[in-house]
Amino acid sequence: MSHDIVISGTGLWVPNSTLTNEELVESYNQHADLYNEEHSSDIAAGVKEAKAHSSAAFIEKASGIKSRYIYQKDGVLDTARMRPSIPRRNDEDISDQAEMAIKAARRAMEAANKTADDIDAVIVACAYTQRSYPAIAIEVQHQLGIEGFGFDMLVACSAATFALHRAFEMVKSGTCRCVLAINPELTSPQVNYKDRDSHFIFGDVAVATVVEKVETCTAKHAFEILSIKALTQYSNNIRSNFGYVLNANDTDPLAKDQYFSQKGRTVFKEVCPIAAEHISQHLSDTDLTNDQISRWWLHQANINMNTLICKLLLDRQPSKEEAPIVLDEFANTASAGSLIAFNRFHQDLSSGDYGVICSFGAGYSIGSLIVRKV
Ligand code: CO8
Repeated sequence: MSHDIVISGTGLWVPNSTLTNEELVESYNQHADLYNEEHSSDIAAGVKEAKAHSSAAFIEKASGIKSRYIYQKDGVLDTARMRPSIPRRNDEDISDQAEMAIKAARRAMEAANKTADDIDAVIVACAYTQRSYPAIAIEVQHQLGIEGFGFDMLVACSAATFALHRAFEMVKSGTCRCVLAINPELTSPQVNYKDRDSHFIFGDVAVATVVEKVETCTAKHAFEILSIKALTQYSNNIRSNFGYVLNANDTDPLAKDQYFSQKGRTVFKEVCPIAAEHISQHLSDTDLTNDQISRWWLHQANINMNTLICKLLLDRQPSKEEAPIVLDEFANTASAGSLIAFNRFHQDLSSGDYGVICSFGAGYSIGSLIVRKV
């Protein structure tokens, strides 16, 4: 079972600004009133549907989210815009996502006691990258002075866990001594703040993780990766049509389908049993039982999903310590959620304690790692 490969450092960076449910709801409701006024005759004629008000109480109850970090607050709450206003940077200047990534990466490197010379590869993995090329990972590699190689990868909600899978395999195969995997999740440009069903779901953040051989590890808190497991199953229930072919499609770049959208209730119902079954199978493949796990660092999309998955796994409610939740502060941060939970809640575990890191969501995609504190 032992591969002698560890997660030796984790770093978290959060933007300075936050958006509370109340702030979002106030602006959404103003937008809904303006919309209803503007389209009053169509609404009266039954041609258009009136927009209902959003509610902070609904958001907290349905999702567990109270607030979220936002990279650029300007513009989001302005009913004339309802999109963040992120000034375009010159090509010579560092990109937004590389800057976010580097801030988290430096913290992860510090936690792992690693310098640029120790690292052979950089993976930037997230739900979106802000450009196609050069890869954000190569920009980060350059800025940090790392030799070797870098690449970007996109797997929506499972980008972070799938990147750790790749890092594990690269170190295991001997092609790299040490890999830096970074998840700069700049979700806010893809949130449709005019959509009541999804305007509250996402937040911005960056996390980073160092993976290396146990023999080179000098970190205080290291976790041996015992096993990795991935599953994908095609579904249109979480979708964004945004992409480079848009230029040729002659469609409105601000059209609804260019943003994140989902059938949330269906996703909830379909993904929870798949995730619970995946984790159970992964544990049994590794000759472990669910009750041997001290910590569940689960994907952070919805508190009720995590409660249900834990119920399916444990047949009881887990304590806050066993299955930490960061949704209240961060909201859904695409692929970063499980690793934010890991970053915040790993130092108290004792040597030999087992934990599970697991993402689940768009694709559908599920990625898990079983780890043991060194
Ligand atoms: N305020 C008030 N009421 C509302 C609101 C609102 N904002 N929104 C909906 N309602 C109403 C509905 O109209 C409905 O009313 P009625 O019963 O009269 O029809 C009622 O509330 C219940 O609606 P739902 O059934 O939709 O509510 P749910 O309890 O299902 O909660 C959630 C909605 C929170 C969206 C929930 O379904 C959920 O979280 N589902 C799982 C979602 C999930 O895991 N998604 C994965 C996300 S994808 C991902 O993580 C990464 C993707 C890539 C990144 C994208 C970056 C932008």
